[in-house]
Amino acid sequence: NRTSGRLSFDTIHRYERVDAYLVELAQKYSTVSVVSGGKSFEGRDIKYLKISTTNFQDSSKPIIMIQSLIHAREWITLPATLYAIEKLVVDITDRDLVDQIDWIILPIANPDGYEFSHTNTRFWRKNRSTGHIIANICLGVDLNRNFDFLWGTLSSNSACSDTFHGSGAFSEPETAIIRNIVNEYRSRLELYLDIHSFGSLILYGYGNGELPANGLTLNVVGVRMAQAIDAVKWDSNPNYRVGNTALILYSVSGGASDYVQAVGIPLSLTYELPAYRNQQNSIAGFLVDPDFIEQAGYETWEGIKSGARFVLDY
Ligand code: ING
Ligand code: ZN
Repeated sequence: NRTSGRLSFDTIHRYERVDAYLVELAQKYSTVSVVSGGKSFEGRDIKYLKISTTNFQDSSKPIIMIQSLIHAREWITLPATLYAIEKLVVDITDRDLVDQIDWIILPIANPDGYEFSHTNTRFWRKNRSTGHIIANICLGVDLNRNFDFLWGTLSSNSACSDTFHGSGAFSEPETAIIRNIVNEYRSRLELYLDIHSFGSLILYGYGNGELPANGLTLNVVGVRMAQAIDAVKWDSNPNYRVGNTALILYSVSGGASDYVQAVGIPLSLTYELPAYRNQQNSIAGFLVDPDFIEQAGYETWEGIKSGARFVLDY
């Protein structure tokens, strides 16, 4: 049975559908509340769930925050996040993780870009903001270059680039919303996971190659997560690799996970899901065959659980 709860895992759902689902969950489950962090450039609500078996606001439990779709075209990250919601709310298999941790889940961090990738340009990455250009030729900011961590130093200043960093740190409503959430809960936030695709990687800061003071701990949690995923991964995918972003991927500034690390959250990771296969059975990149949607959810959840257990134990 491919249906878990009320959102099926046989297709990638659109913004409106996911939005309605979040609201419905909050109505139906007392552990869930839905909050709008504010509006995207085009005016869509950026909603996130707060999940707690006690009272989220009064709680002193550690918080884990999970976010996906800061990059529009990385569709497979959405069902991966929705699968985690199911396991935390609807079909609970790991009671301790629900009881002992409060969760913040933001499934669609870039709703405008996401919808545009459905309606117009499948490989669109950025948001859809028009504020930074004179002629209407190129638009959109790479939200994962727009955070206030070494902003503008290892990213593109060209509005036509797919990695354009914007006119200043947090020039975009979508990144300001994430900043505000992190800031509101920073005293309890222990683990932050920014889910992307693709590459089968667990990445930690910083994007300039400098290691955070707890770099060794970041490596340990990353390796634990990677091992948990590899134990259940789709056989043909490569094993996960774990490391500093600049060292094993590329040098970069303005990333969400680097910002969150730098403001003092202990464990901040970028989680790159695998490429899987497309419907022609070649390596997919972004065009993942829907047959892998539920598998992606399952694998990603194994990684999340392992990270959550690390939070409880260390
Ligand atoms: N990868 C990330 C990107 O924005 C990254 C990698 C990690 C950037 C950590 C910054 C910080 O390029 C993908 N696939 O988008
Ligand atoms: Zn990405």
